[in-house]
This record gives sequence, structure tokens and C-alpha cells, in this order.
Amino acid sequence: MHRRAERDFKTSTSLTAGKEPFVPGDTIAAISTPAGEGAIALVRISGVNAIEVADQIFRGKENPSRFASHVQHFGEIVDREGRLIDQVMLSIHRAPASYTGEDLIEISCHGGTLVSAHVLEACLRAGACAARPGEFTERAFLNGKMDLTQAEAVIDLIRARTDLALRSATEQLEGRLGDKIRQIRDELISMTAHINASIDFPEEGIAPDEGETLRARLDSVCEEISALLATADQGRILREGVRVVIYGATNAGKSSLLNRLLGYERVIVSETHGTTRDTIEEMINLRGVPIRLLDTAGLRTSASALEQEGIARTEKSLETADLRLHIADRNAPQPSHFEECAGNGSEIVLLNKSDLPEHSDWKSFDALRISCAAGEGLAELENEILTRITKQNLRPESTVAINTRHRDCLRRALESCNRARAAMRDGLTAEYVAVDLDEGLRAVGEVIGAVDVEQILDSVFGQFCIGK
Ligand SMILES: Nc1nc2c(ncn2[C@@H]2O[C@H](COP(=O)(O)OP(=O)(O)O)[C@@H](O)[C@H]2O)c(=O)[nH]1
Ligand SMILES: [Mg+2]
Repeated sequence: MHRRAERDFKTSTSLTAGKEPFVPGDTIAAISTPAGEGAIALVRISGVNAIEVADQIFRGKENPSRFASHVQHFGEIVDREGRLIDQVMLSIHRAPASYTGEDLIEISCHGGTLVSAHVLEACLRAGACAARPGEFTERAFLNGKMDLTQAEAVIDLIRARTDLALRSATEQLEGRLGDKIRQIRDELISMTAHINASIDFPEEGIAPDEGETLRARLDSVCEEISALLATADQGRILREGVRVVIYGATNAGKSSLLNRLLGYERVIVSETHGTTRDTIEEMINLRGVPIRLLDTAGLRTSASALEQEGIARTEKSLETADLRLHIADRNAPQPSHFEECAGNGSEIVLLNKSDLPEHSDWKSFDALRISCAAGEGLAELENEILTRITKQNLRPESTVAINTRHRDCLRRALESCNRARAAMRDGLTAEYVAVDLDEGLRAVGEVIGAVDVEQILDSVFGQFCIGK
């Protein structure tokens, strides 16, 4: 069922010549644990020939093909000459009761880069192909084990940085978003069926009261789509964090502040002006709120070409910032650019180096005074950041939160539904309404990866008595 990818089959076919029936590209293998040293590493094989691959490389009391599903067995992985590669635990998960929906083998070998690489190599020599990124999950989707939102949740789960992001991903993996989309989709399918019936049996038409009901149903579909669309910002923040950009003159202490908030010396701090020339990004978890913190090249006019490029990047970062931390050195005169950018709702003005005497330019200047060197005022700053985030409704609260792909599909769906609404209101013929609804249906279906005309037909024939 899965897509025969445009992979290079040469390795697997040449090495297994004479050992038909291998289906090239149908059996994949990969190391599923991260690279580096660890107690164990996991190598996975999935596909029609997975068990055969396991039989070739595993030596134990019996062959894997005789193992009961989901039971671990101790044994050895050997190379083609029968030499020991590693002692392992191996389990087979027979289709369809596996993650991918195919025969799946899991080999737990000793951790370490070389051991797992050799086990993988043995799998490839026995006929498997190296899996593409995400291919196990892609197969799970293509084999109907999960919908697209669930497949995407797997990534969110792995990348989650806060408890809320984790909970959101877990719920999406359980199918909460998918269920919501399916409800909307079912409703659209049923409405399309009604409309199509009145096209197929024009003498019956859409009765006026039925038209009224359809309009009301379409209204509530639009409301539900809008409600989901409203979670897009939360979704972005859960997945990517609130974008907080630190900017200001050179040597104000921007890099020092990033290091302070991060809790370790990530960025070079120096008294040389213009040390930071690129934009540096780090994620922090500020009391449960994921924050993407950006340190930028300092603003100054007498900059080299390289530094100017850095400054251009600073300006770009500022455009997409959710919150800006404008920092200045209270020991130095006020920079000329300072007033014009300072102070609006999405900006916190900071006077750094409060351990040093204050320059007269800052006398009675209203700003939060901090010292990155002495660690003063940082707790207040964190509170202020959280207050601003809450005020701007950037604080994620709900766990249902769509991603940008979902947002694009749902925006299109809403447009189509709105067109259908307008067509109904303007009394256009059922065909027009049907076309718009159908577009909406497809766009909604894209969210979960289901675009299926069959279902509409089923619904048509199911709801109406064709024989009459
Ligand atoms: N006295 C004092 N010096 C600081 C403080 N924060 C940063 N500095 C110093 O100011 C200089 C510039 O800091 P840096 O973080 O590189 O500034 P940036 O150019 O804005 O990134 C360095 O020599 C830091 O050690 C502070 O709170 N007090
Ligand atoms: Mg810097």
C-alpha cells in the first residue's frame, strides 16, 4: 500500500541477488535512537521482508520467523560470515498489529555509534533499505494506523519543551484533533449528500424548510472551523515558542542577558563592540511557557559590512517578534536611536549594568533596571515577560492547537464554506452550492489526510432511497 519511494535500490538488489522474492524498497531499516553513546540503541526493520531479514542476521534458540508476536528473545546479530556483531534482544511485531502496520522488527543492541551502525549494516546487507526520515511514521499513516494529525503529533511529542506542549501533542496523538476534524467532515459529507440529491432529483429540489436547516448547519460548521483556526497562534507558540528578541546598542549587555536567562554561557560576551554579528536563537522554558529567545547584533551606525548584515538581520527579527527586550547600558549616554523605538506594548525597556553608576541621560528614566553581572532585577524581568505574554494572549492554555499546515487547509475550507453560504443566501442553484461544499470538504479532508469521494457517494446512497 505504501508509496514506492524514489530511492536507490541498487544496494539491496545487488546484495541479495538470487534471493528472491525481495521487493526492493518495501523493507526499510534504521537506527531509531539518537546518535551517540548510550546504554542501548534500537534498530527497527519494517516491511514485507522484515522477518526474512531478521532470520538472516539473528542467531538464537530459534529463528525469528517462529517467534510469537511482541515477545523479546535473546540472541546474537551476526554478519554474513557468521561473525558476532552484538548480543541483542529482538522482538517481532506482526502486521497489522505494529506501529507501521507492517511486519516490524525491533532489535535492542548495545549503545554506541559503531555497534548500532554494524547492526544496521547487517540489515541492509540482508536486503533492507535505509529508511528516509519519518518513513516509519509515514508508513503508519499510509497503512491506516493513524491520520495525518496523529503522524504530525509524533513529531510534536518528540520536540515538546514544556508540559503543556507535551500534553497537547499527546492528545493530538490520541486523535483529539483528528476526531474534531472528522466531525466537521462528516457534517459536510452529509450536507453535500443532501445537496447532490436535489441535483440528481431536481423535481424534488431543496424544500424551503430544508434549505433553512442546511443554512443553519453550514453556519455551525463555519463556527467550528473558525474556532479551530483561532488556536493557530497557540499552536505556533506551543511548537515554536513565544519569540522574544533582545536588541539594543552594542555592548549594552544583550548577550549577557541571553546567557543569564538561559542559565549558561551560550554566547560570547565581550567588551569589544560588535562581537555578536549573527542572530542567535535558544529555547527556554519560562515557568511552563516556551520561549524562543533571540540575541541580535547590536545597533550602531559605524559598522563594517559584515556587521551591517547582522544589523539587517536584527531588524528582520524585530518584525516578527512577539515581544522585544530593548536593552541599554545605564552607565553610557543614551543612544540616538533609543527614543524612537522604545516603549510600546510589545516592548520592555531595560537599563542594564545597575551595578555601575547611572549616566545623567537616564535620570528619572522609566525602565526596569537590571544587572546581568550581579544578577539583579532578573526575577522582576521574568515576571514582566510573563505578564506581557499573558496580556497579549500569547500564553498557551488550551491543548487543542493546530499547526500551520492545518491552518492553511482550514482557511481554504472556511472560504469555501463561506462561498457556499453566500450561494445559498443568494438563491443560486444547488450545483453552485455543491461545488463550494465539495471544495470545503476536500480542504478539511487534507487536514487528516483523507480525501475520499467514495464516502460521499456512500452517503448519498445511504441517505436516500434511490429505488423510488
Ligand atoms: N558592570 C557590568 N558589566 C556588564 C553587565 N552586563 C554586561 N556587562 C559587560 O558589558 C560588555 C558587553 O556585554 P555583551 O553581553 O557582550 O553585550 P552585547 O554587545 O550587547 O551583546 C561585556 O564586557 C560584559 O561583561 C552588567 O550588568 N554590569
Ligand atoms: Mg552580543
